[in-house]
Amino acid sequence: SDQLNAKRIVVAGLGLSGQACLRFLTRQPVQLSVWDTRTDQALPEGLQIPLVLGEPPAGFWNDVDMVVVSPGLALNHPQLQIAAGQGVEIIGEIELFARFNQAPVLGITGSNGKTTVTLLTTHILNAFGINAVAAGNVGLPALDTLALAPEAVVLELSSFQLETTRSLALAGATILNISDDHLDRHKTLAAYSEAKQRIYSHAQTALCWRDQQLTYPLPIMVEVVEFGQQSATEDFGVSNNWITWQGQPVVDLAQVRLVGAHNILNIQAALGLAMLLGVTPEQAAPAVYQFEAVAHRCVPVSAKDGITWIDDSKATNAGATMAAIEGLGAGRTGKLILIAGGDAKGADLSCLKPYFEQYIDELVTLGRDGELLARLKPGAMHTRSMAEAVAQAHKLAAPGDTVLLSPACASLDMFNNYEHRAQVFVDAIEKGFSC
Ligand code: UMA
Ligand code: ADP
Repeated sequence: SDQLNAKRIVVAGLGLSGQACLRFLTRQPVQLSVWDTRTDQALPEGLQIPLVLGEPPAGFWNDVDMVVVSPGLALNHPQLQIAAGQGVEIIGEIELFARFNQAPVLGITGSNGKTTVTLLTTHILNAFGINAVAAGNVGLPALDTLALAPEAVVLELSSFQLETTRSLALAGATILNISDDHLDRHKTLAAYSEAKQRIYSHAQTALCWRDQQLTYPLPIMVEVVEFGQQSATEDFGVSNNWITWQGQPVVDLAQVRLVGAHNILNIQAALGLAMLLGVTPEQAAPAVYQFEAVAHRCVPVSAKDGITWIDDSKATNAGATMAAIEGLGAGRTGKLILIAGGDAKGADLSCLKPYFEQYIDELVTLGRDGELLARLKPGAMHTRSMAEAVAQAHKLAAPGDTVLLSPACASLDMFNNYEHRAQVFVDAIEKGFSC
């Protein structure tokens, strides 16, 4: 812990990662203070250190050596620009973790599938007797794993976390895929992709998707293992409904509970990561068969009135919704009715148009960008609330049909978060269909 000796550190942000930083840093020989842009925040009980809320006083950054920035704070925040201009070192919670962690780490980023792959990889390792913990963007702050001293850490990393990370050593890393997301903060796909690329900086092996060049390390200086849905004699492939490794069948897709073609890629990535810690794909297969979809990611939640109601509330960008529509639409028997809309976060949603045409029978929209979305499909109907959207979908559906909530948008314009959005969806189904 020498590297923190006598440092004057500001923890910026009092959310989950900020609080984890405080738990960790209060036990280090450092001079701490906290800053949050919001004025309604309070320090955790019993902690006595300086707290600044809202606009910091002039000169605030003068005596500061380092600021540990929460992922929810944009680096171009004027105060952080001032700090940077004064030579204050800017890092994130993940970087702090990297400087103290001893356990092997697997890192997972991408626009979609991060949580699924993080939890599946952890499940495979645990089933094999390795004490691995899932952490990072998935919920448990990475710093909190230090006290657990696990045998391995499986780290879900958002682009915001990667932006402030420099020295994270990874036994294996993957960018699962890249599609338009978070462009409200990253502005361009190039900047977003660049943040994701940082995951490969100190990785031993990269897991990359054959169909998307942006998932490969640039320049390619690390060992690459590839995955994809085509048949392949090398690395991961698919043949006769089995996932193959070096051309040999290893996972029978008929026994897998995860649905949708995109999950084949997720499973391959998880197999590839687990392999780097010593679990072969054959050994991992039983754990893959056991694994159930994570809540709010294409999970059936009701069969009310003979209709299959599916909660994919976690689909907060177009890429996720495309995967859901394609996965459910390709083999459908009844009608597929989609409820979508919310805050598009600056993304262009018109890429959904061909998917609506090919797979969606009826479109019901809601939220801030719902009207824009409705314009992408003739006959689509925009509604003002989830209850109204569900009632409208019910009106359009017959027994045997499927209603899919897959918003392609963030939830924050109408709900506390995507879990809340899912709850309101389920409540609306359960309580009947008048609005
Ligand atoms: N905020 C302010 N002012 C501040 C600090 C934060 O207004 O000074 C706001 C942010 O704009 C945001 C909220 O507070 O609306 C939370 O931000 P935060 O940085 O305090 O977040 P934490 O509570 O520390 O949680 C973060 C991740 N959140 C974000 O990146 C926004 C969590 O991912 C993660 O689980 C947690 O660290 C532990 O690592 C959540 C998330 O939504 C699930 N991630 C985004 C996503 O998956 O799309 C990136
Ligand atoms: P993340 O943690 O990256 O948000 P999740 O596993 O939580 O990923 O899934 C988020 C959404 O993306 C869900 O709607 C899910 O159905 C969809 N999804 C999962 N994996 C993929 C993938 N490989 N490609 C496209 N969409 C995916």
